[in-house]
Amino acid sequence: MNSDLFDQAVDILARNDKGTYTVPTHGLYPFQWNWDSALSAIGLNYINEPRAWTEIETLFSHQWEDGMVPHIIFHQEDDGYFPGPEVWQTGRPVPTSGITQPPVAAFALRRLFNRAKDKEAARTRAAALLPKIAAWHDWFFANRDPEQTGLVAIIHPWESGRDNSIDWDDAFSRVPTEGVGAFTRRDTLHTDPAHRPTQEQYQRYIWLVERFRSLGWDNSKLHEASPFRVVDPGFNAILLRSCADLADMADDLGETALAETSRARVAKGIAALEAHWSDKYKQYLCYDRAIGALIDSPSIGGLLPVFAPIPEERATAIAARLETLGNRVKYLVPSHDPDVEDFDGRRYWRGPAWLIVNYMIADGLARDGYDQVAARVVSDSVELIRIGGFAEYFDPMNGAPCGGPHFTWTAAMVMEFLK
Ligand code: 9YW
Repeated sequence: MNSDLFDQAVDILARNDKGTYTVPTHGLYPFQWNWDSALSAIGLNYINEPRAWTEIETLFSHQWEDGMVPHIIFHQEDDGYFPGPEVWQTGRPVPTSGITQPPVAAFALRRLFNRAKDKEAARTRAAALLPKIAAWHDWFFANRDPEQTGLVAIIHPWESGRDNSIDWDDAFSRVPTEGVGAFTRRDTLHTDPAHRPTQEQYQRYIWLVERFRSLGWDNSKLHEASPFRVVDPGFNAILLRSCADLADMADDLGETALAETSRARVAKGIAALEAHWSDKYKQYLCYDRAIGALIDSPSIGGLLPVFAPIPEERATAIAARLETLGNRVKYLVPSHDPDVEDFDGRRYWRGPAWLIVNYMIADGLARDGYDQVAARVVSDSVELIRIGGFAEYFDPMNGAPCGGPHFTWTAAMVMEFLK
């Protein structure tokens, strides 16, 4: 039975493989997405080790000169997605978007590095990628943490990877909609509009893109220029875990200075995360940097820090919180607390469970010894696939599959859960 599921996952990866990169799913997302690729490489590694490395190398071959790694690379023309290159206008040789996504690449690379059968090839390829990933991390701290707090802000909800989270609602309401030209969405042609962000949210997404575009995509200006600046503990946890993993690889490759810089970032960032802890919810919260206040919204972004080396007391509290949530939903982990009025079990990041987040949470829990709750997250994830197939996301209340089908990173995560 499980080997069936594994084989199906292999088929999905093959189906979405474009040779040097994978698409998240055909139709809905016909290009290369940043964190999808990094996490999908972990699955590709089961099938073809060199191909898995290529996935991450392709991503980094489109890194900007300033160090940013864009969230979408438009390798080929396809009018099935909006907003395409003509909206972003970033002036890149191969068109890309102008914003970034959760920096999970160093974590993924370390998985490939540690599991490599061909150790020598892995050392050579890792040595070439390490400075590029380091440059991306440098870019984050230079451009998204100008006051050197130790934590970085996202300046567009798409950067978080959790596009329409309830977390952004208040901060996002300060983003205007006036002046945005008419546009036609494509996402709702491929999937049920009830599972997607609203039209008003799309207007604000595009307003921000147009604002950044008007500043020539100059990252030294965008943080200050964005009315939306949010410090997401989940996003930062991914960055800090990646900094820790980069440090370990740097040590292995004799890059001691890089290892030290990265470890110092981890220590500073984890200490800074303390200010995001909520005793009310027993989890971390986002911080709205534009107004200087925590955001009173208990989402998965506040549980994801268990992926990073947070203090034991915090990890214990998050494990307990997940157990409580496990009594509220049939399938862990809901992307938002179901007791919140705006929770919507089918609408994208406002409630549904996503296997990639489950994977990162389960990884952190298992590392810290919370085996029982980690096992629950894993078995719920596998069960979701068994009932609903390799969907983009799932209703945590009844397991209904939502969004697009045949998802690459969903398949990659299933391979990890079954291994
Ligand atoms: C979009 C590809 C991407 C993910 C994001 C997810 C969604 C794309 O799909 O965003 O156009 O809204 O929110 O995390 O990388 O799978």
